[in-house]
Amino acid sequence: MKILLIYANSYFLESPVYPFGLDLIAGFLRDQGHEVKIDMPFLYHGDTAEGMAAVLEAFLPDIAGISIRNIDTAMACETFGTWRQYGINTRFFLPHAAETVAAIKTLAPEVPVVAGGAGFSVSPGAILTYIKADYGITGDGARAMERLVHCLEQGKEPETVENLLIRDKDGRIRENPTAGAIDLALHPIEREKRFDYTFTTGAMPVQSRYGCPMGCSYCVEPLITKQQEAARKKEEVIQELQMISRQYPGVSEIFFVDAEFNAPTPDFSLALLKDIIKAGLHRRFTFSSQFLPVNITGEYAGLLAETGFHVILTCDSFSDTVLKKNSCPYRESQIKQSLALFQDHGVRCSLNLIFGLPGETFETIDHTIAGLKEAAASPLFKLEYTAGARVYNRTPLCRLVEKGNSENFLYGETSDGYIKPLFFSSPVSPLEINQYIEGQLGRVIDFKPPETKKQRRIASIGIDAGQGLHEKSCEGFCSTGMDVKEAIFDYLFRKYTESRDNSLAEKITRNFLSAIEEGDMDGLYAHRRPMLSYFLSLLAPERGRSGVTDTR
Ligand code: B12
Ligand code: SF4
Repeated sequence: MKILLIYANSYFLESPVYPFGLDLIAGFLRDQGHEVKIDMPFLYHGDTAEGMAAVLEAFLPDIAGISIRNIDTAMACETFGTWRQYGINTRFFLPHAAETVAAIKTLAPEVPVVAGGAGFSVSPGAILTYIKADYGITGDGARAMERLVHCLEQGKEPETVENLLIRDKDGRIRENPTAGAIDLALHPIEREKRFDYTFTTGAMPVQSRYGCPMGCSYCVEPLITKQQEAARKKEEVIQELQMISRQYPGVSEIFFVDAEFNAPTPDFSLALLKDIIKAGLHRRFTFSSQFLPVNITGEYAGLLAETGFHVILTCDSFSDTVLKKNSCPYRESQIKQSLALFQDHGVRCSLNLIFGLPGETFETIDHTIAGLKEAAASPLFKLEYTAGARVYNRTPLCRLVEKGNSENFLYGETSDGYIKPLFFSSPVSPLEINQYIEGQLGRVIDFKPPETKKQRRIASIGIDAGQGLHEKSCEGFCSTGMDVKEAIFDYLFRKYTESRDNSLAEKITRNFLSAIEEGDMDGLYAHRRPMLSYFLSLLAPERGRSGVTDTR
């Protein structure tokens, strides 16, 4: 069968996050003999319908899958938010997913559409109704997708496909039983070269464990992984890292996409860190992952330092009252102890906090801010926080809200399956808490606006080059603005020279130099000239600097 897998994630800050889950599914389906293509309709077109039309013209499938990674950003105080309601300013992505499905239904009404992904699995029934897809698959999607494809190919009813939701013509939804234990045997896989740009400019995802057994009040992780947990064999993870090292020379950073790298017990990750060092992989890569402030010992921190780990620390609050009330599996003393050890061993760490959880008062906020001020004194530590906890379906926080008496703490909209942004925030609204914290900390945490034309342009040129469409990417480079040239030049230059396409490397270098000489009125890119001239002298020594004025 011809299967189109659509990555509906148009949200990116720097470069897009590589569609890891879809690539796993694509690999599995290809192994079963299907013809599979992953595409991103938003990449070349701002308009979803236009983008879908181009995608379907290039590849008309028998079945389409759509990956819904994020429902929203889960952040209520986004300076550049697009979904504003009293007390919140956030982003909501499901309207875009619904537009994508509507475009497929208009352009190719006979193609069944299957939704899946982490965001989808948070509230599958309500999302299926909202986006009007035909099927939905929750949790780990590869095997269920393959079984569904098989049924549709054979013209059979997919009644026995586990983890499947079926939306009938009248919009009624039936849900099949959940699959048994999670199977991580699909790893390691090769990554689709087409997305080289995403994992060489961002990070390459690798999974060492699946699921999380904790139950923090606001967190969807136990739901999307269906309370299942599994760890891969350490040797397989090491083999996968070695494969990445060999096959993707441009990749320098690995992101372990585990829910929390050191949970529930540290033994597995401690042994993995030792094996990374034994295999010399710490000299090849730097690493990042999310961690809990539990079980961090001197030995553990030492290994994190030696492997060059960047720790993203889940530490929602410094107040034990708030941590306890929200079933967070650590306390203030553990946060402080972990930070002290990171400081001693030189481990880089971003602290991730949520203000406004149940139990939060101005007193607990002040207490946390005092802890943050202490941490901020270290150049190793970075602060990232959000105010207001997103209320997601079926979480303990959702159950608390459903019990009543929380009306004064809710901001946003209560909707079927809690799919529209709704935040719990105590003692005041997310935007007010945020303003208070900014005043106390004397700094603003901003995320630059994603989804701009510029970022899409950069990513599309990069992804073209990554999949070997060198001429196309070179044309894209030469016809674009200075800011995009600046952002993508290094990646393109490396891609072309790696594949000995030196004439194209020369072409973009000359193009960039002339653009700087002719159009860089403010001198913003002047610092680039010596390096570009040097590159030219290496690429075309015999032609010298003809056609380009002296850059000294
Ligand atoms: C690692 C991670 C990150 C890393 C990614 C690093 C990297 N280079 O890949 C970073 C830190 C960058 C990140 C950022 C964000 N993240 Co994040 N992230 C995760 C995490 C922990 C793992 C994701 C992952 O790679 N999983 C492994 C892959 C193999 O699984 P998968 O992609 O989900 O695919 C499987 C299934 O979902 C399914 N599937 C997927 N697509 C499809 C399609 C079809 C048709 C089918 C049938 C099945 C299917 O099958 C796949 C194979 O099993 C998840 C939690 C989780 N358990 O998923 C959160 C999670 C996805 N992130 C989340 C959020 C909110 C974000 C941010 C928006 C945060 C922010 N405010 O900026 C950003 C968005 C970034 C972006 N542009 O998309 C939320 C999404 C929930 C929601 N609100 O909708 C999650 C669920 C975390 C949470 N507990 O709330 N994230
Ligand atoms: S420990 Fe982390 S992943 Fe697990 S439930 Fe809590 S916040 Fe979610």
